[in-house]
Amino acid sequence: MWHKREMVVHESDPYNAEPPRNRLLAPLTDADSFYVRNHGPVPELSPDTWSVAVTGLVSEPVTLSLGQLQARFAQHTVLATMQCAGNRRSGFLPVRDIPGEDPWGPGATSTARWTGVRLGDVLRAAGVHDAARHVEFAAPEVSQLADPPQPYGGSVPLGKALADEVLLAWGMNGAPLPPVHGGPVRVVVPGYVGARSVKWVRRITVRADPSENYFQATAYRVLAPEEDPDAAGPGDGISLGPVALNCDILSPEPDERVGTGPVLVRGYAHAGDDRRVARVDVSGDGGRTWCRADLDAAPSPWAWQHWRATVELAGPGPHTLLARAWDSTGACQPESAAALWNPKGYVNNSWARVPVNPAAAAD
Ligand SMILES: Nc1nc2c(c(=O)[nH]1)N[C@H]1C(S)=C(S)[C@@H](COP(=O)(O)O)O[C@H]1N2
Ligand SMILES: [Mo]
Repeated sequence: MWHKREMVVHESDPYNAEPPRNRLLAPLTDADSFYVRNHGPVPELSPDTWSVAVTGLVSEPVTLSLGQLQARFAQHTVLATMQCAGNRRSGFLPVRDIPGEDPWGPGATSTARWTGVRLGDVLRAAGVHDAARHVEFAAPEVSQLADPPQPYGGSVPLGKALADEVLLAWGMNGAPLPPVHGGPVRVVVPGYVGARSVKWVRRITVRADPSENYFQATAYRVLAPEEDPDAAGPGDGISLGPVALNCDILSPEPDERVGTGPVLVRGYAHAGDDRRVARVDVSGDGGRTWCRADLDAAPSPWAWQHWRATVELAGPGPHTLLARAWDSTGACQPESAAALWNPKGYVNNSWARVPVNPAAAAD
């Protein structure tokens, strides 16, 4: 059974857990605090016997051991944020319940320094055919959550698969990739929903079409509010790829007593894929007035940015602190979770809301 210290554990089997809010204030997330999202058991794979097969629409199909990957291709390190499409799902639950899905808070998001080889280098060496449009990743662990039960998998468009930032990674923050995060080797697709960063990858198939795996064709899709998720089949709903603009407040904590006067508010913002965070606004008066947060420089084009702002709280409260990010396309996060609610609870990127100074309980 997997376990990390001090995590908010949503499920123990399969192990699904997120770090406490304050652990997300560091620019890099320790492997011990990095969120874990599993759909099945963590496979025990030895780096000595692990290999990955590269097949499908390629001229020279090949099977590569870890040693061969390391010997044949240049090593690269990318600092990147990973974000689950279910991040902040808990914000949807007051709108309408989402049975069967974990109530993730702000912590289904973490950032690490990933080391490996470029997937593009491996694909180019295998010789990608003209008809190729998508690259599929297959893992060995069978998920009972899939219908029918099947190994976890997914795909990304060929253009993204060939991009410099996409890695077959064996290192995390300078250490070997831990088994729970996909060791010996996982795919890392910066800027895309975490679901495409397939852990324990054993087969890479170049295809004309997206993967037919349950987690690509049926799950990780945004259904319309009135649709029945149990009746949804392959191709229904909006397939998720690039991460949506998002932010959350990391300090103060929800329901913290902060008193009146100036309060330091801190958080993260992440724009996803080729967009950048351009501005973050914070309000201490329910959105009547906003102040502009100081935004840290991005530690990498693929990583979140932290921000801070001092807001004045008028009177004892209760108050709700708000934050909203803008990206380099000029888009702003939507105001309400109610407008975004969907049956599987993906992509809650509504304004961050943290209540503080709760009313004293009546005796
Ligand atoms: N083989 C495999 N890969 C997987 C998953 C999984 O269950 N099995 N979960 C995916 C999802 S939904 C996310 S958000 C990320 C989480 O990676 P982490 O557990 O290292 O944080 O892994 C992705 N890759
Ligand atoms: Mo995810």
